Amino acid sequence: MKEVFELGNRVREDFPILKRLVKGKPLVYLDSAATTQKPIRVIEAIKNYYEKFNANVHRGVYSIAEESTAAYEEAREKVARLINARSPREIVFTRNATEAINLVMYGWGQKNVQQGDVLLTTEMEHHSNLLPWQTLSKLKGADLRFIGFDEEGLLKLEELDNYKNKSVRLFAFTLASNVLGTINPAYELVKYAKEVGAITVVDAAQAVPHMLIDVQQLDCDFMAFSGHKMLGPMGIGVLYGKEKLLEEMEPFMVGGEMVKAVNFRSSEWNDIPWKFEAGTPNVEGAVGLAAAIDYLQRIGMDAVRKYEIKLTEYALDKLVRIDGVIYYGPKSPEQRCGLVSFNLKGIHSHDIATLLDKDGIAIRAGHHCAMPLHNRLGILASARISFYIYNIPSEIDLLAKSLEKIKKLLGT
Ligand code: C6P
Repeated sequence: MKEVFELGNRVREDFPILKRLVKGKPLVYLDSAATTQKPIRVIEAIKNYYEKFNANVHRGVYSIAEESTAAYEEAREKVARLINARSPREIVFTRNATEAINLVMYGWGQKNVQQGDVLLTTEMEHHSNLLPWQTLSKLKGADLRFIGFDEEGLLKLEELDNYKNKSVRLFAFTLASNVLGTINPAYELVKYAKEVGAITVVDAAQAVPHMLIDVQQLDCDFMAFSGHKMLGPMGIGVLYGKEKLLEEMEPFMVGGEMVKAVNFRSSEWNDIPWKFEAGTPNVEGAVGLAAAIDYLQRIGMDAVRKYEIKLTEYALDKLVRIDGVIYYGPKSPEQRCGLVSFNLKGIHSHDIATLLDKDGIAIRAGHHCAMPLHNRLGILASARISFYIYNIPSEIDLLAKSLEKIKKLLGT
């Protein structure tokens, strides 16, 4: 077993926060789907940026401004290589996945969606990949439709047939659910969208950090993810978009940086991707994200994925042994990303999270920004554990022990 989990034991040293105590106990961080912890290399890359070459980008002609611009654009190239985009021009830096999806909604949707068009999504979306399409459907009088999921949290693919003869303009789906853990059959979904003539918006917030995603192979039109869920800092996110679509899109934020020429009454937009990056960008964030990508690539995304499957398998096995635990999503760890949402009979998930904290264990409780999904499951909330490369099985053992203790304490 030691060998299987060698990666976690090896990399833990790189994460200073994992050395701290919480309530006198070693921190057991099981909330990486919310945000991941940061390795020392990322923290140092940011420190180094501020100590050595902090300057605004794309403006100065002096040395440190050129260095800062180079670092910012190198980060874009790294992101492009990570997901195998054709060119860095297809990578727009945003604040997070949420802003990336909103950019598509305002920039592409406002221009291309008309009254009566179908906007297709699924019942397992995070609010960030639902509210933009609700807004667009209201703005344009479009018809927002949903593909459901079954008992095991798998999409009901047969429901796609219902829309084959409709004017589906857009299909927005999550690659990996932040509640069910389900990894959706993205290739099949993109193929379907092409058949019906829809563009695809892939929410990869819980996917890019954990597995190898090749946008050329997948052939999606847009894809969104956040740096802070993949060892990078908060405040930097990514919108991947096919060059042609980005070219045709309107910016939804205007101002400095995103223009070539400005007159009193009209302006000429900058080239992509800068057309979508109005104002001073998050250079620190890009520098940190680049360091995070380097770190992950040194490990290898395939190794990350394999490791998380093993951890998930271990966690599912522990959880099912606890009487009263109901977990959601697929049974097979291979069909899941590294998270498990569950409930413990008779105990509210907030109580579980609060009591676990007393043992230094950090988990998330509530609706995880996916209220309609929880409604579909017939529950208001769930407790969720989520992993990354630095988690080890002994932490899951501590969680299981603590859950048993909570059960005894609350007399269920
Ligand atoms: N989910 C979670 O604890 P932002 O906040 O923009 O970085 O990511 C939004 C987002 C979009 N899609 C999915 C599938 C997500 O899981 C998230 C973020 C966190 O589940 C915070 S609510």
